[in-house]
Amino acid sequence: MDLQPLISVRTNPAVKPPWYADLVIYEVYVRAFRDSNGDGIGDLPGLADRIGYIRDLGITAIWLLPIFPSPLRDDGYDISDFRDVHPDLGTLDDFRKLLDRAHAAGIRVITDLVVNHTSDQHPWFRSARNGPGHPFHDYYVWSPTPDRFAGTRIIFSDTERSNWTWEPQCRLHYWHRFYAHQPDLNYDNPEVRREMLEIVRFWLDLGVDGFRVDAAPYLFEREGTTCENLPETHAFLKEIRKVADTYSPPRVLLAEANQPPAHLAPYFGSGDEFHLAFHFPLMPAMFLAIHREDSKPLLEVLQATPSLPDGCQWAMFLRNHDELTLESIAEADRAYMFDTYAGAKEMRLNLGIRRRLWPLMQGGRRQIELLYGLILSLPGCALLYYGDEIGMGDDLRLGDRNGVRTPMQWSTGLNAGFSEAAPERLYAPVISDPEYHYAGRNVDSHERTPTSFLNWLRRMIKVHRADPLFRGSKMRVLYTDNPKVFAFVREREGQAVLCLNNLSRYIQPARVDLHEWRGRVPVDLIGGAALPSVGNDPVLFTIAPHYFYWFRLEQR
Ligand code: OTU
Repeated sequence: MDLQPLISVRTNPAVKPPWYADLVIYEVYVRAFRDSNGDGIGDLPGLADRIGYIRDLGITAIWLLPIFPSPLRDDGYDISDFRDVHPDLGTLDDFRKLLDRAHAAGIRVITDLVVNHTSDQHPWFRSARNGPGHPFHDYYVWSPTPDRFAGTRIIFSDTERSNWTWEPQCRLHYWHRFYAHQPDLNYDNPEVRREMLEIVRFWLDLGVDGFRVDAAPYLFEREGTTCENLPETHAFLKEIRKVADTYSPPRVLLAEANQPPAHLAPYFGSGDEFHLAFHFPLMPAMFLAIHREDSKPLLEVLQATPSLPDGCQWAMFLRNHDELTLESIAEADRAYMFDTYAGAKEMRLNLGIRRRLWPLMQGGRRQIELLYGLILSLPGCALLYYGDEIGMGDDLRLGDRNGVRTPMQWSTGLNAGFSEAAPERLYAPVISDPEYHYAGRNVDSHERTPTSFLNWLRRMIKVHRADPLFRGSKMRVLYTDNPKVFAFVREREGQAVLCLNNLSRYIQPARVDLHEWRGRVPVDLIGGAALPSVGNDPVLFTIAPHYFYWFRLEQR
């Protein structure tokens, strides 16, 4: 049999993994989480009150979607004041209290840092639009004609026709990579760079543990380029890193760079830019692999995945608050994903699919368990999107990405226990379609049911956190004779955990070459059962449909 050692996603075994290398991150939309004052909108005190729930899930860091003052035309990614909290959500003081509560529970707090643009309601833009000579005019990018930087793609292609919008007040066009109400900041202006670094210090001084840096690739524009991933942009991101490094312990930077692997690597610099980056290419590959029942999409992405500089790691995720983006994958794969997971047109948005995890997988619990098994065993941090742990559904009647941002479901009570407000006053309706009704999908019910998904996930996170090999160790893909089975080891200094994933809906046999661990005993990390010791021949495993195994290869 042809046995080949394959790809490795390396992290240096000599270096002790830093605090952020293996976070289990919970992404929270504060507006959606828990309303403490009965106005129908989730808020910071509400979130602070539920930190215990998050801790019990096994979470070690929360990432908050933007909490700043904003006209909310892009759910807070349109910021009108970088140094305050949106009054709907509370006050700066509430934020400090949240930090204290989270830190006391051993949970780090990462906030969104939106560097690329502001709201058109930000005082900078309100002044800038009056024309050249007015304060802050040069904080934005202007042009008399809408034809500069013509090589730049349009990201919000469903709503925007151009990256330029006419500003009648000063009779110039301004540049924006996202909605027209989100003008891009002009990073060629040293004042803009200085302001942004001060904003970074403002939040770090307050005590946040790091930032998820929104839309990182788009800061600078240069004629004749795609205006993405430019050297100037990387240089400024390194400036942010320098500021973060002046704090002790150093604060963490997590890149939102929705790019293919080759462009993603530079965001780590030589260990002097981002500590973490979302693995955007792997995300759709997991959905492709499970539907095609083939490990090839995973192997291809991992093969293209660059080695990381020391002190850097990936953040693996299945879903987040946005559409399931298909921007950076091959066209044929994109078409396949649309056909498979977004049969109805209303499920599509820009180059993505606006659905939550459970409806995407048609409620297939085994498939969903397998997907979580993957992100909890692959190298790096694992991200969970609020509500997915209780099988929340989505609401396609709500526009844009709002259908995946509905209120968290706590109980069978009024408004699913999210708020005491009259139901019609909620910022968004709770999910009440028969299939995903909150009566069956809520924290209380899940907690009471030993076999619930929530309880399953808690156990898996516990197993994941308890094993040192899931922390900072190297990953190596193993050869099997069955492409439906994706096999790899996490290994360090002779210790190894073997991870086997059956991507098929049917039972599968797979021979795995384990001769380098001859004499070791595979012990199931979850149940503790020991298998016969490894001999010279490839070991035959028989794996149930959509099942995964984690075996420690123990020396006995
Ligand atoms: C990000 O999104 C946020 O996650 C969105 O919620 C915001 O609307 C957007 O920025 C504007 O602030 O930066 O690199 O394709 O990856 O929309 C792309 C989906 C982004 C996201 C994309 C994005």
